[in-house]
Amino acid sequence: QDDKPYLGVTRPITTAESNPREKEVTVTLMEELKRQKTFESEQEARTREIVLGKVAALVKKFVYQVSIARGLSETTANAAGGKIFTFGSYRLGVHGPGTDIDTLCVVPKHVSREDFFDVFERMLKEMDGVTEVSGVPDAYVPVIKTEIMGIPLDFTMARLALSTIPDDLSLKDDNLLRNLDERCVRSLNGSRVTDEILRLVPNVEVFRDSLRCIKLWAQRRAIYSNVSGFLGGVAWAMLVARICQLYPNVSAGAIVSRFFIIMHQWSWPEPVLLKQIEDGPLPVRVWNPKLYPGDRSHRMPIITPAYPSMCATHNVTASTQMIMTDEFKKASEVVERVIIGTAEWSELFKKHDFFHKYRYYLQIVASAANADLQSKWSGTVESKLRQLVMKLEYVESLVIAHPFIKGFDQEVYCLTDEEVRAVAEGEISPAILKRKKEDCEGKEGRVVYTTTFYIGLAVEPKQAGQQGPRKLDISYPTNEFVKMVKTWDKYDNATMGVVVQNIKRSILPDYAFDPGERQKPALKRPNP
Ligand code: 3AT
Ligand code: MN
Ligand code: MN
Repeated sequence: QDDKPYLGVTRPITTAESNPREKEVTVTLMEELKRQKTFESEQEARTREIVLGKVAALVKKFVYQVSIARGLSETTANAAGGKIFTFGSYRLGVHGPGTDIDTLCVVPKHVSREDFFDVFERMLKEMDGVTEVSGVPDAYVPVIKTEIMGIPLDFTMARLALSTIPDDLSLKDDNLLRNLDERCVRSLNGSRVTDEILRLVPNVEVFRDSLRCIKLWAQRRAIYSNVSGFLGGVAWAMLVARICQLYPNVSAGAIVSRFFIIMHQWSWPEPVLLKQIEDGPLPVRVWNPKLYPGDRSHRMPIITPAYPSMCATHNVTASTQMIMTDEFKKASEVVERVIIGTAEWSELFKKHDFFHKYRYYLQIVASAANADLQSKWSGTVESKLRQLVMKLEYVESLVIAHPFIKGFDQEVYCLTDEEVRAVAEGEISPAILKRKKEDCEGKEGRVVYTTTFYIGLAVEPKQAGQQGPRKLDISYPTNEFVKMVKTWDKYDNATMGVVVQNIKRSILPDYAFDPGERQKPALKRPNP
């Protein structure tokens, strides 16, 4: 059996099948995943297929119309084609109810990106069943976000150097990337990575079931987020895929169990690879820590398998790495108990205790005068939070700066300038919170849009014999952070604000907790 072909950069650890107990816990795992509502209904699955059928036809119609407008003949315009490829969680087969379908539209060379955000976007708006269309043409990966028949879809586009896009086109060939716009390369990459992951796992069914479990666990433990320095969907998928390669014949329950053990013991910064990194036809960088110091700084490199290979975990910091390592360890203990029969799978999916865990939190409030500004501004602040985390990591006596994976949005109605200032500083009094739009009518009131982010701070315990309380001076990193976010090219002092404060756990706002959660007796844990 040693000369059998295998998937991955090493031989499997074992080609044995699962033992009966592992098969048993796989059944209970699937039952728990159903109870946790990670699967959509059959009705929803059918709606998705109908929507995809309509969308595929619409893309062809779009290419046809643009072709005619460019003066091509009826026959040539009809032959120009146009094809959709799904990627993301839907393509992997691990999507939940209500999640989006990430859809790449591939068009021939005479159809431009401008056509996509002009003609195609307009066609979407006119389509039956469409309730939302918003184009973001200047994003890093330009996208049109839509909702069709209740299903959210993210459309990206790639224009290939081909005059026709046949129905049987495959995106596997690296040569397709030649002479393309960078945005097209990035858009193609989403689909090429997803497809390659599916090609590189020995058993797609087992991979899906295992990934569903890992995704739910990571979401519940609040470590599912690429921007915050944890892992995003693609990185989690690649980790699970690697474990599947190492155990090609076991069931999902066994994969999950090995996943936590192996990931807890992984010798980072040894990269996780699904296949050897390949060179290709483009003048672009491929991940290579021997060549690039930036790549050498990646703490938990997980490398995408499609050319040009990139690190999907660029954002991981010392803190987020420690937090994830700790979560791997805890989860491996839970799964061990599930296998010996002294715990239930539900224990693996317990909610995080972020807002109970630390004595002090940094509260970062981003605010703006209108909703549109606020969504861009808060996104900018969020994307820079990891810079603050890294600066905090340099502070002596700070052991961990733990970013929470999402911000809390609030719209508040202020009646005085005093109130506006207080709100921008994160002091939103209960009276202001209760106030409704109507209460402000005819008054000088104005709405302030805020998003509040949190970073938990773990301070080194006091050394024996040390006098007085431990001092924690974080004014330097916080001031630097505020200065840095304000260098954003659209920043405007008159309509936007950002305030960072160090607060005690006891004054965390109610919205950070589920109903009843706050009153729970303090979790017993040594003060970090
Ligand atoms: P959901 O089930 O939708 O929550 P997902 O894995 O499908 O999980 P997304 O829809 O957010 O996640 O993203 C799908 C892919 O789109 C993942 C990645 O290849 C690409 N992508 C998402 N966000 C970005 C981004 N900001 N920049 C570049 N690529 C992105
Ligand atoms: Mn998605
Ligand atoms: Mn998406």
